Amino acid sequence: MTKSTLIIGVGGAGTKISNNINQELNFDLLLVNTDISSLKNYSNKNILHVDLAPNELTANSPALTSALLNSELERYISGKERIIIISGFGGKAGTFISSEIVNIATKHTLDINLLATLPFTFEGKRRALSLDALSKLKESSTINIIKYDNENLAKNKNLTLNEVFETANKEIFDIIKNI
Ligand SMILES: Nc1nc2c(ncn2[C@@H]2O[C@H](COP(=O)(O)OP(=O)(O)OP(=O)(O)O)[C@@H](O)[C@H]2O)c(=O)[nH]1
Ligand SMILES: [Mg+2]
Repeated sequence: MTKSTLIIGVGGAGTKISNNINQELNFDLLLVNTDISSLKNYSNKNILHVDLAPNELTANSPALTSALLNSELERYISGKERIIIISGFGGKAGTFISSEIVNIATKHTLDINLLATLPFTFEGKRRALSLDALSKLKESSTINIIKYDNENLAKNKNLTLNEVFETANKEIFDIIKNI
């Protein structure tokens, strides 16, 4: 029997990829973002708007958002045997909120998976932020972390950025299907 599964899409990339995947896989879905206008694209889905702490970059933690996240997330996570978080690491929302979701979810569910896309090298600081946050998560949790490195496709000079994302997102779909 398949495990009862919740997919949590976080940030711009994470919500888009998760929503597309869920059109096919039909798990439960929760979309979380700081960006209200982007969440409005998914108004018929389970959405959760979260504000990041004003000092999130220096504090390297979205601590001020955790009370809201905690109470709302518990409703969705409760009773789920498996959680799959999908997030564009390097983005502020993707990085900080999904790290906090991992902290909350580990109190409820054993089988937690995080698919994190890594930024292109041309994204500079975002890539460094993503690698730093992922190594912290690795140290502080035992969840299954799957890195999807966007940079691997950037080497293919024949593809436009949209085509790169399309290809990446198809590959991510295959990874999620086989978790
Ligand atoms: N594979 C893949 N990666 C994407 C896609 N869109 C964006 N990304 C990557 O995801 C990273 C994070 O982007 P977003 O998800 O837009 O950022 P965010 O989490 O919303 O963060 P802020 O808007 O900065 O708060 C980017 O730096 C890109 O590397 C996509 O469609 N597919
Ligand atoms: Mg965003």
